[in-house]
Parts: sequence; structure tokens; C-alpha cells
Amino acid sequence: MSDNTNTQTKQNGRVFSGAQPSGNMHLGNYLGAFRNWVKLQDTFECIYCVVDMHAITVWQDPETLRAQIREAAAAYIAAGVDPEKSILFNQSQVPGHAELAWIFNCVSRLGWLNRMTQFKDKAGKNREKASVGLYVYPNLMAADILLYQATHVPVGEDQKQHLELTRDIAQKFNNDFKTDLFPEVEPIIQGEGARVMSLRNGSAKMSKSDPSEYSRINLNDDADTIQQKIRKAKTDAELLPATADQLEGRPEAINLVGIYAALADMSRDAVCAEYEGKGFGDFKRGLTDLAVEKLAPITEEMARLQNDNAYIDSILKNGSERAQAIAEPIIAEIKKTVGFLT
Ligand code: AQP
Repeated sequence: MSDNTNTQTKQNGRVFSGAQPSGNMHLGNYLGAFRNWVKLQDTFECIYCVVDMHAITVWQDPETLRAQIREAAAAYIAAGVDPEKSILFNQSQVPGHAELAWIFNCVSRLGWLNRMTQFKDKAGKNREKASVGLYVYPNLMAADILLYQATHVPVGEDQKQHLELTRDIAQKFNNDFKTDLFPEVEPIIQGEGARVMSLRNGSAKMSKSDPSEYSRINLNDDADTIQQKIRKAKTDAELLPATADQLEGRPEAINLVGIYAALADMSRDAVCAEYEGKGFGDFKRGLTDLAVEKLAPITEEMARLQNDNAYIDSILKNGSERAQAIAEPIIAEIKKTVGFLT
């Protein structure tokens, strides 16, 4: 990147985002996150993190976690994140995330966390047995972002509430300590793909932790697996209508049309116009071809990268040094502001 471009991207602001290495990366992660991260690399200074400390809020087998951290980094790069342009690292290598999360545990309010719907969804009926980490997860997320004084955060719809909390924490900290250390963080939620739903249930988010493999398309699925999963995806017996608003009340149909629209960079209306009057047999064949065409290059590149742990580890190490260089003076200023001796 030329110096001029570099200065310009820095003026536009700093982007931070991340994904948990808590299982196979899937189509929802790609359409709701990675694809958008790539687009932002030329306009912002971008920091993309594999948030391994978030992953251990639920049990992770240590060997599997190590593999998943590398797989996540491989997925970012295969989707188009350029480790030269952007900073790519894993969270646990920069100690400021944990330090600032503790400070934010003391700024954030119980009442705020009690309103977080993701905790309610993930803890479910077993709330008493959920880890404390899962409960304070949004405070760590606020620390991830504000440790770098990031101004913009690209997220899927599902993370909007956590981002609101980040803004509340930043504002309270600034008010309590009479400072303007933390900027007002703006979400970037981009069009189609902002919320990809499960292939088995159009009302539930596509998620790594869904026990059904058929609920999601993983970024490392081969063409046959993609075809099988789309063939088995839940639908209804009706035909596709002329416009997307006529899909109301058909969550599975809305989801599949939305996935098609996102992959093809079309509107949902344009997808309906193309398939008007056709059944899901035809539509699913079209969707399979499109998904395989778009995902195969990513799958191949991920497989290639995953054969080279040394390369992935060197990218993460270099990225964590660059991230640390940004975080160090900021966390020092935060500690001074709080009243710690530094
Ligand atoms: N279904 C989705 N549709 C659109 N965007 C999604 N994202 C995740 N699922 C979808 C976006 O991907 C980024 C990384 O998310 P994450 O992996 O850190 O956390 P998550 O949202 O909790 O993802 P999962 O798959 O549901 O993981 P588990 O099951 O482990 O909790 C975020 O920007 C998110 O919006």
C-alpha cells in the first residue's frame, strides 16, 4: 500500500472485527462478516482478530481449539483478507484485551448484561451452569474494539445489541473519568447476508454450535456436501412468487432466496423474478451451482493454507506484534486514567 493510500485509510477510521474459532466457519460467517471485511480493507485501517478468548466461554478441547484458531485464520485469508493490508492476529497474544475487559467488568452494569439476548439464547435453560465468561462476553467484546480506539465495526445483525453495549460502556467510561478516550463506535451492517438462517429452521441463526451439520454450509464443505445440504434444506410446497414481499410468512423460503441474493450480489426481488412460478427443486439446483461456484475457490485455498501451519502461525505472530504496537500506548493511557500506577 502506498503512503498516500495509507494516510487516507487512516483518516477514514479504524475497523475492528473478529470471529470465534469455536467450530467450522460457515456461510453465515462468510456472508455476514468476512466478505464485508475484505471490501473495507481499501478504505479503512483494518484489524481482524481470531477471538480465541471468546471461544473458551464454552468448553473447547485444547488440541481442537489450536486447530480451529488456525482454521479461522485460514478462512479469513481464503475469503480475501490480506495480511499485508490488514492486521490479522489472535486475541490471546495481545494481553491488553484481558486487561481492558477487567476494567470494563467494573464499568459495565449487571442490568445491561441481563438484557443481552445472546446470553439467554446460548445459556438456555442451563443458565446456572453457564460460565461467568459467557455472561461477561460483551464486556470483552467492548474491550476488543476499544483497545484499538476503533471507530467502525462490521457485524452481522446478531451482534448489533453487543455493539450498542460497547457504545454504552465507552460513554460511561468517558463520563465517569471525564475523558474522551473512547470514540463513538459505528456498526457497519451490509445488505444481503447480514443474517443467514439455519437450513433446517428459518427462524434460527446459522451457527457453528448448532448440533445439526445439515443446518449450515461450512466453508470447508466440498461440492457434494453442499449439494446434499441444499437438497435437504427445509422449504415449503409453494412456488416462488414474483416479488420478495410475497414471501412473507415463509421463513425458510426467505432464507434461501436471501442466500441466493447475497451470493449472486442481486436483490431478493431480482431472484424472485428469475425463478417466478418455479418450485424449490429448480431453485435449489440453481442455488447449489451458485454456492459451489462462489465457495469452491475459498475451500481450496483454505485446504492449501491448512497444510502450512508454520505460515499461518507466522502471520498471526506478525499480526499480534502490529496489534500490540497500537494497543500498548492506548492501554497505558487507560490505566493512567483509571488511577493505576504505570
Ligand atoms: N448466521 C449468520 N448470519 C450472518 N452473520 C453471521 N455471523 C455469524 N453467524 C452469522 C457473523 O460472523 C461474525 C463472527 O461471528 P462469531 O463466530 O464470532 O460469533 P457468532 O455470531 O456467535 O457465530 P456462531 O456461528 O453463532 O458461533 P457459535 O455457534 O460458536 O456461537 C460476526 O460478525 C457475526 O455477526
